[in-house]
Amino acid sequence: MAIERTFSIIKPDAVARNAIGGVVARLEEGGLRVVASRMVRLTEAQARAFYAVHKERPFYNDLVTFMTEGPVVVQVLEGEDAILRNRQIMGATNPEKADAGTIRKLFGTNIERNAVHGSDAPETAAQEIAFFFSGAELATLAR
Ligand code: IDP
Ligand code: MG
Repeated sequence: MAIERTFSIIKPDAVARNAIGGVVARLEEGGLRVVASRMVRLTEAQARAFYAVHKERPFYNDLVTFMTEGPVVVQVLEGEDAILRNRQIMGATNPEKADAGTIRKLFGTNIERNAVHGSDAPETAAQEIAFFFSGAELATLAR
């Protein structure tokens, strides 16, 4: 067990349904701390770059359209095993298959509109945090 940081997005569907607080409450109850947070409207170029790993997938264009349809909250979460813990609190990609009480079960609609993003490994967490937050900004926010 180690203190880690991971990257999280509250997606446009969850922001639109007034669930920012509901999502953050579950992250906090699950043992994670928000150490950086900002509301942004992703540009198409940002969404394409952020999800470039999926560019050959059939859902890529629809995913980019979805992620740019409204504001999102980008945040850095910290805690014990934060990367895996966040994925557990989020639940499965498809909300229909997500465990009861998970964010995606509570606030997701379908496999695309699934309320939250969370990094899947230390390397992607570092890349995704750096995509949205500078080192200087994070240093300013450090406790
Ligand atoms: P993850 O968000 O659980 O890590 P990924 O497979 O990395 O899932 O997919 C990234 C995002 O792309 C998902 O969160 C979801 O919004 C969307 N997505 C994944 N699979 C599908 C699909 O089969 N149809 C439509 N959208 C999908
Ligand atoms: Mg993923």
